Amino acid sequence: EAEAGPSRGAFIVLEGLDRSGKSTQVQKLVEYLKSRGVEAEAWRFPDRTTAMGKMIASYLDSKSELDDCAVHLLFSANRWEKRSLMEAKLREGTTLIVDRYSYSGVAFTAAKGLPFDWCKAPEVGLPAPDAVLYLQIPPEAALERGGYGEERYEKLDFQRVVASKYEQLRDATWQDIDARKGPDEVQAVLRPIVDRMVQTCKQGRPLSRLWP
Ligand code: 2DT
Ligand code: MG
Repeated sequence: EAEAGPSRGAFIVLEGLDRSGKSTQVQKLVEYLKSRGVEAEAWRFPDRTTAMGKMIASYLDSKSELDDCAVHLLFSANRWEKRSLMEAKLREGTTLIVDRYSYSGVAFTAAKGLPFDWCKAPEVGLPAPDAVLYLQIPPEAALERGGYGEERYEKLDFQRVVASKYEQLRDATWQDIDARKGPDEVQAVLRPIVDRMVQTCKQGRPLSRLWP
């Protein structure tokens, strides 16, 4: 175990297939933390508000075509452009609850057939999350929730491959969360995990870098 560093906010990532409930759970967690007096913000990747984010949004909306490698690097650069703000927020004690991160980056591009190591390389050196909470749901069950099919990648066969790539990304910070339950039940599972990590980071858990 590394020596304790300065007090800081926790960096928590929610991952999972489309329609696994990430966005709902991120919002609920931030509301919960704020109600408990914890400084917290909801973030998401891709961040579609930046110039690179707009290129990504247009690609996801099938309004433009991009080479698979080029768009992978754009997704990664979209994290790098937020890196210093992310680190500043954590340093000032703000907990970040983040909807998707590098794990989505690798899982979605690897699902297109690109080599895993190539996919991971541009993420090396980014801040590593303190916890990755993987909202696990069978792709068929996610599809039944509706709202699929509007964006690129929202197809059952592709989501099945993405799920298998996610499985290969498990590391020490990773926790599988059963996401087939209702939103309040899932939230009840997440809260104590997040509470504990907020405390641990407040006590100076050192921020590490990808890939741990
Ligand atoms: P949302 O549905 O969550 O807005 O995501 N994606 C995401 C990638 O291919 N690479 C990445 O690095 C990230 C963060 C997953 C939009 C889609 O973008 C995919 C779904
Ligand atoms: Mg989506």
